[in-house]
Amino acid sequence: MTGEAAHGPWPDLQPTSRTFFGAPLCAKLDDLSADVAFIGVPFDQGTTNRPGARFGPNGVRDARVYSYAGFPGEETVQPARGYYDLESGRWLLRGVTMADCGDVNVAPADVDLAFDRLTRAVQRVLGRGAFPVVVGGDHSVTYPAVRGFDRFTSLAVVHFDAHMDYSHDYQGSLYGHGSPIRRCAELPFVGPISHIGIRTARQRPVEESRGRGNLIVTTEQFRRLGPAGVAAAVPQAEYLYITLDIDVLDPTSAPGTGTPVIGGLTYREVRDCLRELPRRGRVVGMDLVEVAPPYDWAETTARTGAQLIIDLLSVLFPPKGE
Ligand SMILES: [Mn+2]
Repeated sequence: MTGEAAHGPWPDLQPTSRTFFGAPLCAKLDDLSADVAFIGVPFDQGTTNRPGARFGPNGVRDARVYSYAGFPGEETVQPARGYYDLESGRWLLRGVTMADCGDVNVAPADVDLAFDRLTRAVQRVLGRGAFPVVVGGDHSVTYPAVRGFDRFTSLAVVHFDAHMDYSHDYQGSLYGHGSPIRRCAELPFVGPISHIGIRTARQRPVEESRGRGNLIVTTEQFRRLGPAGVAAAVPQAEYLYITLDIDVLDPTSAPGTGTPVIGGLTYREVRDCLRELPRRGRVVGMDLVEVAPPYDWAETTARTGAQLIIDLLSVLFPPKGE
């Protein structure tokens, strides 16, 4: 490479004009004080075709799912008003504090730089005691996100996806969106891995994943076991990280994604499985990836992704002061 070292310093994160669920913006991570912290990753340099997931964070921010968290809108830390849940008659997420930390500063044509910035942001969010919710971006961002959880020994990864994402490389690149779970498996602190909802794969990554002792639950097996049965099959672990590729859902409900595969799960199947996972270990972080708004003609994909984030947070953070 030629050229002088870049001037700087440049920020790891950049503020955005709108926020996830209307949560207050946190412009300085050192000041972060919240139960939940959102990090957008407008990155799709890991896609093999059909880019567009770089617009995912703002797509999910704009989906709002009728602003479930119900923040008053001030630019300081505010507890969520929560939302009335018709089924339970409770105000879920009431009193839970959340912050939008903005987007990772994705400099073009420098994957290492973007990945390092995401890893640092996740580490700093964890250092402030908040629960990171990383919103991609294509699935390649899961590796730098998980890398930031190095303080947790034996972190189990629960991976919802139509694809294995376990290829050693793609055309010689180790960091494309077909390899992030393989890269996570190589991290010394990552323990059991469960792939859930798989319905297309090459033989070799399947054998290599099984060879490591990972669990694979196909879409057809999911149907037979049911959402609770699948969750019960996930190995018990001290800490869990959940990575949710929106393409685990059927394209009829989530068409806005880079590599859709026919015959996927329904929203309720994924939701019900997510709700059971806290029984398998302490969930310490999550990501939602592969929402690609350019293909999301009815905005159902971004909306479904936003809804699933709220559904999981609602079981992880009980309402306060009931
Ligand atoms: Mn994926």
